[in-house]
Amino acid sequence: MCGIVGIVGKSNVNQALYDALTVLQHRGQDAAGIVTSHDGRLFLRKDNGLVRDVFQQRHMQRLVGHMGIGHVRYPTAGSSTSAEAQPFYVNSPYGITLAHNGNLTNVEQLAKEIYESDLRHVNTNSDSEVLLNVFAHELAQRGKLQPTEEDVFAAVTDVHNRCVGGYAVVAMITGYGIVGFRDPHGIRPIVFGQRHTDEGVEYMIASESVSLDVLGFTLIRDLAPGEAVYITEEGKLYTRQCANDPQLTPCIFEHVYLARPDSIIDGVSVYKARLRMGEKLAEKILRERPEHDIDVVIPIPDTSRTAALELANHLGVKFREGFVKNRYIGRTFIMPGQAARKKSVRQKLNAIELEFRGKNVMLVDDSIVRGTTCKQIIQMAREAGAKNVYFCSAAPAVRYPNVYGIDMPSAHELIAHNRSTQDVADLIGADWLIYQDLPDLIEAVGGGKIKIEHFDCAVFDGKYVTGDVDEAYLNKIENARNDASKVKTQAVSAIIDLYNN
Ligand code: PIN
Repeated sequence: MCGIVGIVGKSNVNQALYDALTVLQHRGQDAAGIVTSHDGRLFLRKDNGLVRDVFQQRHMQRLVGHMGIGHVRYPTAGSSTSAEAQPFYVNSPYGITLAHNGNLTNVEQLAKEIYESDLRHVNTNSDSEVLLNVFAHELAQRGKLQPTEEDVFAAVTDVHNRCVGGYAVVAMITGYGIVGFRDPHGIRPIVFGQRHTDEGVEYMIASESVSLDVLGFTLIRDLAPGEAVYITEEGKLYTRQCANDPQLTPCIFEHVYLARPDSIIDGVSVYKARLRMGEKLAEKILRERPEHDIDVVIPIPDTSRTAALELANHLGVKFREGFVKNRYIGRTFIMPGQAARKKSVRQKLNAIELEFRGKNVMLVDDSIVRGTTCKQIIQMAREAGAKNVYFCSAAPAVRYPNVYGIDMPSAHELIAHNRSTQDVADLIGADWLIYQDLPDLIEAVGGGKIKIEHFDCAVFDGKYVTGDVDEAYLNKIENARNDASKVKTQAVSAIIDLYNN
């Protein structure tokens, strides 16, 4: 998962891009980058680290120009080197830079085509660099000295024809404009908006609406699946549907955990969706154990708070803050290496004993992935004196890997893979474990005012919406994506094979 932003402004956009990236920081804390364009020149700063660490005064001063794009990275199919920080750049045609959120599932095939047919060189393991080269190649095919919006949209159409997977993209064509586009299933989110200044209208494209809010932009709308928006350097905005058969199946996990609650994705408030998750959980609890003896509902901070609050309300049980989080430690989900992950829980969370002693506590988390963190948290609740520790997951059991840009562990690392709810309860040490049912999650997200019927729920049901993910593919990523060797991707092995043959 990553965060992307692009701005076409009327004055220097460096500060606005920086601010937008800090608002998207939850989408990736591994690396950050900004590129701006001024008088046909590019200015780029990117490195590993948090936004606040990557950009110093001296970098910001160099990032001049009225348009630019930015990225925060959470490592997925590539390795974590600073060379793979985004935006990526290709010289030809025009000088194009690109920032991508998602993951391509046919990157191996594309890497081969790029090398053998398109005669292009890809210098990293990142599928985003592959995507950039596909876009650049297709734009170059138009053979124009100056690209028009028609050329840009035609290139996006060709990208859709060649690339498979999840992708939300912003790309800047030096001296011309910024294009944003979304894959034909709309798996990853992307929105655009505008703000009025004395000099005229400025536009922003971003992963989440929250970055528009914070910078005083008004949300125009989400990009539809397969759609592209092109904003010229002068501030003219064009949109076009570039896919033949677009179908909205957005990633439901954005609502479970990834997105900020104050974002609105595809018209759905993430906050409201999480409230409804809590409501649905309460209904399930009351169905399973109408005579339950839960004394108190305690969220595991932060994401689960919204669902836990509504769960407690619907049960008519007290909601209490039982854990205090050290806000100066990063999210466990993104820390590399199993050992570090285990060690950090106690550094990160501390129990308020008086909320646990002698009580039957219902702990609530947004999801159970590896089960390592929640196992320790359950242990902490027991040590704090809880009589019984029950555990609720606002999402169904995570049983399958994610292939569209969430850095989910491979199948064998998922605690619920090939296991029953009781097996998982035993392993994490819960006296009772309740998972959200998938139809309830779908209803919680897609059953509000804005109706969405189909989602990418692959991590829960193993159905991959792009239709190209089979056992062989999953086995390949299982091998490529273990904690020890995240660096070896499908793209890189394809390229190595080519050089060796
Ligand atoms: C963490 C959100 N959330 C907590 C991420 C833990 C799975 N984990 C997924 C639960 S935060 S485990 O609120 O954003 O800080 O299954 O691996 O134990």
